[in-house]
Amino acid sequence: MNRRETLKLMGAGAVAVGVASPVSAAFSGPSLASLGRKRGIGFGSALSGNSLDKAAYVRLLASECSLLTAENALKWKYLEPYDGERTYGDARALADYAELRGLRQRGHCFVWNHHDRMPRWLINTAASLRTGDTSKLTRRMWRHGAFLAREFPGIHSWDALNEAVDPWTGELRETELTRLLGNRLVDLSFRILSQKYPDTELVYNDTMNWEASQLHKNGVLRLLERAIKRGVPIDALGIQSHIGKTLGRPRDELAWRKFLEEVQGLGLDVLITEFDCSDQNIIKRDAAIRDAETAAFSKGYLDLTLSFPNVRDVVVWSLSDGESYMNRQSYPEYRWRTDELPLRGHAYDKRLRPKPMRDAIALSLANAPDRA
Ligand code: 9MR
Repeated sequence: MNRRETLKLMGAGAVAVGVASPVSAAFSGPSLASLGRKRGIGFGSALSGNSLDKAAYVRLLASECSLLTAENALKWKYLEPYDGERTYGDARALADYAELRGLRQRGHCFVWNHHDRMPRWLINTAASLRTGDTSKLTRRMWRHGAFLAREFPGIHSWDALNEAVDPWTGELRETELTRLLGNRLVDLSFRILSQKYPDTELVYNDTMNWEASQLHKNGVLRLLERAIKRGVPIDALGIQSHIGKTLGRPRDELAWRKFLEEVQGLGLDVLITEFDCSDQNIIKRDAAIRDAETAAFSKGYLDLTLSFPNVRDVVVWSLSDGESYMNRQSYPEYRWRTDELPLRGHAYDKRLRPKPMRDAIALSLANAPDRA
């Protein structure tokens, strides 16, 4: 079955990938969380509100993970679709689940410097304000921070600001938010959360990985350096790590090492916040070949990145291909495989059978140097 056929069936409600199919047992050796724990590294996954209803998947998640990120539920756009009107059933359910299972919770994300990813009404409000007239916007930001802290006090780590740098310019992405606030957007995102969540790790999160351009890497470093100089309470850099774009082509590992050294030099921790490896560019259709290639590529990336002891957590952007955003209708068509087969970017397949990528992650965690 190709991607279009799978999606059509999913849309018709006839087959939810990973639900109707028989489910294999979870991996029987030590869990990824326990392998990580031995080295002082947290291991977790993103989870969507929908996936929470899938018992076998949730069991797998609980057996493999020590931490959880709500994939979408804590995004401002979904929490407050209209000014002052909140819908947070999914966020509540995920937080309750995490608490029940004793999973640490990462919050993603307070502010996302991207028009399409923020509530439309907030962007419209910002657009209606004159430069210098920022109080209506900043009041909404404080109100949202207060709401989060009141409803979701248990979050141990927050992406205070997401994707603020424009990868094409290396500067702050130009949005209605930065038009009004400039660098104050960075300061405010962190200051609001540090006041509302005094004990929570605060993270700047970006689409960073060893395939990022030098312009983008330099832009992120500049943002961090300047923020630290201004006294912004920033604890860590989140490198999303959606990799695979350059699979099979030469890559500049030295430049990646240098980037990580510079972040370490700034005294920041690093978190791998959204790991996966797309097989879009592997021409072969054979699943075993694709899985072997993504596993080897993932291992190379994780080995190098985890060799830095300030890299604290590894979070995958879903554990299985069946639950992946890559295999949903909303995933942009230009990122599909040309043969339209479902993508295989994760550690488990759609029937929840472990794949070589699971071994790759396990080995990288087991071989990582001990964290203090
Ligand atoms: O996986 C998420 C997808 O379901 C959403 O439609 C999309 C927009 O909110 O966000 C996806 O997650 C993104 C994350 O929030 C930020 N980094 C890139 C992730 C994958 O696109």
